[in-house]
Amino acid sequence: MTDTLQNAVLAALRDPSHRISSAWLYDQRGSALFEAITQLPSYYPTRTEIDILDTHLPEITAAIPEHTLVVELGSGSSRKTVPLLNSLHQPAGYVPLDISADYLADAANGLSAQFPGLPVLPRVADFTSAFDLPADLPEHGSRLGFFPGSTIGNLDTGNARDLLRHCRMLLGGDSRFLVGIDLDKSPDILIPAYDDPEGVTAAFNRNLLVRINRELGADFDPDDFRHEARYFEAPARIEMHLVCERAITIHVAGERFELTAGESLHTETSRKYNIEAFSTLAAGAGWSVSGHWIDARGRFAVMLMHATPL
Ligand code: AVJ
Repeated sequence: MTDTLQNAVLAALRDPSHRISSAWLYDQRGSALFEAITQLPSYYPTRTEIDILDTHLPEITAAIPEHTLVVELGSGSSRKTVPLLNSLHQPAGYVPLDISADYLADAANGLSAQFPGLPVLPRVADFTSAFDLPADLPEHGSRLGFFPGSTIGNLDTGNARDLLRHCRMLLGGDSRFLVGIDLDKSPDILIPAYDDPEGVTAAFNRNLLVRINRELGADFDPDDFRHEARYFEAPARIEMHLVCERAITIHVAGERFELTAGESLHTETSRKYNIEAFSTLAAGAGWSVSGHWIDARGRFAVMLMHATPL
């Protein structure tokens, strides 16, 4: 990911695709709006994954040795992490990795309070570039990567494979990886999930412009842009766009950009997998699927993978 917001925005405005990493959506307000999205009737992934974990965690953790160190990508919501830590046999410690330092600190403090004896070692990290684990890890047996929420879907295939491979190296030869993936399905379900009638996802998307104005002194008018969720079949994905409603001129970091009506900023991609496609991707990165659990409506899957020789 481009190092600074300024570089990311300038690169996006100069490039015809106007694509920017979705990681920039998550300032404090963005993270709060995402939390609100997970409560929406049309946004099924979070509650569906929680249901799968609530139902199948005993089976999933039965396959994981005691004294395992849990490394979570994204310190997101403890609604998934707490049940996992409760279900594991004497976990050795918990290492949450997240790009949002404030969010990370809050989540880590919350978990330390709930698990007084458990070493919690938060680390600010951006998984779209090489990241490392804290140096002073507690004594532990094997390691378990935990990557819920289908956040892996926000990476394109190459970056997703690179991330899985990096985790394979970081977690080691006797490790396991528990990943949540949103499954491909009809756009009749996907579009409302990413363009809800309540307008929360639209606010989440437009908040990026508010952030850019605040942090870079730019002059975007969020009302000049319409939120749009677009479904594509191959590879199956939803793209979020901010579509310019009229010809405008904007100024960012001393540079001037003209946008015509209909031009859009591409702010997020959310890949939708099937079990086979994801298993193939994982196999190319040193992981083999040892189990998967899908909800009754076939909307979301939790995959348990174990390390294979690289
Ligand atoms: C970050 C993957 C959990 O892509 O589904 C929700 C973010 N974007 N609504 C997703 C998101 C629009 C979400 N995840």
